[in-house]
Amino acid sequence: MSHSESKARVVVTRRNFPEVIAELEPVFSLDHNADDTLWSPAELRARAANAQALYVVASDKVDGALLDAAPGLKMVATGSVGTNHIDLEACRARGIAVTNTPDVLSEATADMAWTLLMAAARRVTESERWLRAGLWQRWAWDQFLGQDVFGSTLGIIGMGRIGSAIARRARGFGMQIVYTNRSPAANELELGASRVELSELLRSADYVMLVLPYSPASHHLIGAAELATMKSSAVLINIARGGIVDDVALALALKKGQIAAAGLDVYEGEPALHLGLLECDNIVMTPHIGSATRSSRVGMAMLAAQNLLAWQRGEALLTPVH
Ligand code: 8YV
Repeated sequence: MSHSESKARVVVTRRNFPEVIAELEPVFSLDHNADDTLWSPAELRARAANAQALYVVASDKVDGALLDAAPGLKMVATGSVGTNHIDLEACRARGIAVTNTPDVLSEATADMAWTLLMAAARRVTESERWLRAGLWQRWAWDQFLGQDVFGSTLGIIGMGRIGSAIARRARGFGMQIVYTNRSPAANELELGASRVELSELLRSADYVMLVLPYSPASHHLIGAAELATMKSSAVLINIARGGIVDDVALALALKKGQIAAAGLDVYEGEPALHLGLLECDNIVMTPHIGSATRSSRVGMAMLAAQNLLAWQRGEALLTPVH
């Protein structure tokens, strides 16, 4: 067996940062998708067939079919905090370790949540499109009137690390904070936040911020019925996962003026988009870039790599999911 064959084989599904690859390359036999080809599930299965570890991202599905095709698999490191793309039960049953990348992305993602909130509230992208189209001929009192942010009520659905980071920022805007979470947030007092029922949050919040993991329980948590109970001046922001919002219902609610606006970073079935959303001028849309600052993304990518290196050395994993 040559030296390189004795190294554990790791499939790196997406083009990664050079400094991260430089950490992995001396230790592992890498199958790095350096040119960022879009691998089909079948292609990924074929590449995983003789791999001991996978280094994936949130858009790679790690399901039973992939695990069945990779009998030598011992470790899955995902460069994401979310793990809904991984069949954790199936991994556990096969003794495959799973790690994710919490914390390193929290502040950048909270910044992005606020970017979408402010941009949607004040119609930033809508008015920019209008301006760039050469439609600005005169100033008017009622041009692009938006929603107040200062002193309003923020409803946070999912008060985990990112939700708390969003709440901390809200204090500077003099906001009331209401939230839902499985359990009371430890820093509730410090954040000045009150835990309420979802129905009350939807009724009272000016801004409804989704920051919870996707699971069968959160599938279409916000659909037609929920949107109907929100204020007509409310703004919905989703930086969590597509599928938590029913995109078809959201587009209809925005067209009917049931709510004022939305800020979306994630979509059901992304990168495909529901056309109804594209037709709404009152949505600020970004392509799943919540964590996309250089330091956050390199931090996530490096943390995933460090988990792989710890696994290879037989050490405790830094951020195990189970
Ligand atoms: C990732 C994310 O950038 O961490 C997550 O769960 O959704 C984003 O921060 C993206 O999913 C790549 O894995």
